[in-house]
Amino acid sequence: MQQSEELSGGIDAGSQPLDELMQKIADHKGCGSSGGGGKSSCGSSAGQGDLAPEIWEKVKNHPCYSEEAHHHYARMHVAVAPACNIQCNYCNRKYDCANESRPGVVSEKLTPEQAAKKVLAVASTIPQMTVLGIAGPGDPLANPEKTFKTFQLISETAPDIKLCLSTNGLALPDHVDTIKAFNVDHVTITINMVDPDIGAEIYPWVFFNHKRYTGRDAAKILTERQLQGLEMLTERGILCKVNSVMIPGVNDAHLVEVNKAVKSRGAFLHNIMPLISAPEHGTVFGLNGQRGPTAQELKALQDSCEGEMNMMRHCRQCRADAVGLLGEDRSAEFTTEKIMTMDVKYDSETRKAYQQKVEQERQATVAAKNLELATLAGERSDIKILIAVATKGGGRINEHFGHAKEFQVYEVGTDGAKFVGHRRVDLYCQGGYGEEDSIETIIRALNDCTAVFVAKIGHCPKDSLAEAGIEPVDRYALEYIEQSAISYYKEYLDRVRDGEVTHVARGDADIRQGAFISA
Ligand code: CLF
Ligand code: SF4
Repeated sequence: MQQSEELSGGIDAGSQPLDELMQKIADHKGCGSSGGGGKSSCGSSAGQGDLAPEIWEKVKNHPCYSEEAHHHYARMHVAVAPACNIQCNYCNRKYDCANESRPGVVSEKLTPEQAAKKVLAVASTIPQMTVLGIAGPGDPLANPEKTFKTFQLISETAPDIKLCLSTNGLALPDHVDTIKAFNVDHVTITINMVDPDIGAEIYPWVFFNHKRYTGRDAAKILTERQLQGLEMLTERGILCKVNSVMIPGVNDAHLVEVNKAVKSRGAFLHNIMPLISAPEHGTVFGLNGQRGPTAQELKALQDSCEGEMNMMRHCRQCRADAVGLLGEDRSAEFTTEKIMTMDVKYDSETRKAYQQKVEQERQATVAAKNLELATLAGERSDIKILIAVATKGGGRINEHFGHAKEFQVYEVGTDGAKFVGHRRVDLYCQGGYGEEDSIETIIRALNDCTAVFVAKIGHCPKDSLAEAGIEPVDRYALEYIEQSAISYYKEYLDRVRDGEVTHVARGDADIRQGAFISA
């Protein structure tokens, strides 16, 4: 398997022996804990040293609950839950639940039995797939029989896979004990408001206790049920993430209040996602011209909430049938037609061995970052820069510019490198040729970045990026991302001091609004 070769090759490639690196990381703790409320200073980048051991066990290979894990571990969703019990103004029922996915392609709906076979097929093909999530295409808890039957089948046949659930929260208090009984250790609730007046602008109706409620009454029921469900889950030790959709002019300023409300009820992580809204989606917000946030508006809100609790910034708003690492979509390899003909053998030993290898590579990544970080000690500067990175996983700069479907964005300063988001783009290289139209959209998406790290890049896009003031950098090809970002930052500070470059604040950037279509 190609990925396996990359992995085993990657551990030694130009890096120090693992033992030596691990000794050095033991001497230097990079990402400190801020104490109080159990919050790490690094948000979802919190590592083993920042979290209580029992929490670390739960998040260490969950790609959504740990930013660091998302470079190495994959998740899959099964679309077993078609119905929904509320209406959101950013949702069109023709598409997946927009609380946990982006509008684009209707998922292939599965029975629990088909879903269980699909999970085994994917787990056998992608050994780093560690989490199964049910996230739609409607609300999993508006379809409790199908949802829990699926969890039951999977826990019987593949007990090493973590179970995960994402809900709008309306029916949550009724199912908390079942969730606990099925060992579902991770639950996401989408909470967009704690003020029913704001809720009335987001939700036209909810269906509760056999009755349809509208306006403020609907939003009041919803917020009460969401917060009650959150409290009940955290009381039972279930790790909760809260998703919030940022809707400029509607709930953007209010999300700071939401952040405080969910933190005080024990939520582990807050994921503020941009509204995806375009007329072609046929949603209320799409049709009335409600815009989504820009990249800098989203980052500013996430930054302002980060003082309060762990923030997730690596969400890809994936589909209800997504498969693979976050940021890749391998769902087309696992259609129902294909999996029904597959002879699946679930080999937990091979999975375990593979994951041990992944773990070594991951530790080497962290160790390399911390070594580089130590070289910044004593450096004083207010300069922070954003660096966009072309990667296909493993925490390395291993993607060609022309093949990148997204760029990961890191903010670098004297305190180190931090993942702050990603930008989805059109492929630059189409059929072997550079696509001139796409370079403009790519530059708009990366406009706030000082540099873009790639494994390789052609002359034309290199020149276009340089003209736009974004430095294309290919000298760190195949190296670790964060280690390289810190090294570049040190050089950048030297160049600024020597007068070779003038540091200027970059402008804003676009978050792409178009539909995501799998390969
Ligand atoms: Fe799926 Fe959600 Fe579980 Fe992750 S996704 S149910 S917590 S396994 Fe993850 Fe996808 Fe974002 Fe969701 S990147 S949309 S946060
Ligand atoms: Fe759509 Fe999800 Fe909202 Fe239901 S909860 S209306 S499926 S976005």
